[in-house]
Amino acid sequence: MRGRRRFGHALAGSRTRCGARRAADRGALRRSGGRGLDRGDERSRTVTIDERSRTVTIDLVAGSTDSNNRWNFNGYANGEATVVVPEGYTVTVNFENRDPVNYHSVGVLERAASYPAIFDDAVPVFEGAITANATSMTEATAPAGGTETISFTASTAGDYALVCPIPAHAVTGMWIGFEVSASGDSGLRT
Ligand SMILES: [Cu+2]
Repeated sequence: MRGRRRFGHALAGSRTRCGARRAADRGALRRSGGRGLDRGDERSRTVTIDERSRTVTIDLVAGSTDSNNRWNFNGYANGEATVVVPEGYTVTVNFENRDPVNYHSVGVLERAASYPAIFDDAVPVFEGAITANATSMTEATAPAGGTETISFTASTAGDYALVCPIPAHAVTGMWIGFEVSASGDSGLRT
């Protein structure tokens, strides 16, 4: 009974976005100053760029699909996708946790071949680039619709990762790539 209700709730929360999001994002990388590639449906975009104000908004959902037992970002885990933002831009991440059961977090951490089961401390690459209580299984962003917004400056080009540092999450795949591009590229690479 309990499981059935949870499942129904999770479906209702994600049914209009997951499929469209993945289809629209595919190949949607664009270069600032050049011709935009397929922008897809505005509602389904993961990365929205404003070149005039040099800002990027990332809509990131934990557990939007049941992929990797919901330990995913926008349906992606194990580095299956990479969010790309231009160097020097101000980045806002609107983070939502639709996993019906587990708390989740997100932070920009160094890209690594593997991540520890337990983080002694999760220090973000850029100041402010991590959600509150990021290593806590009980005080991070709450399941079933909890939200948090973080903002930071992507000041140095490089290959990083969006990681959930709650114990056992990253080591079982709850991370995707995060690239700060010197070229001005932005979007979601899959
Ligand atoms: Cu997590």
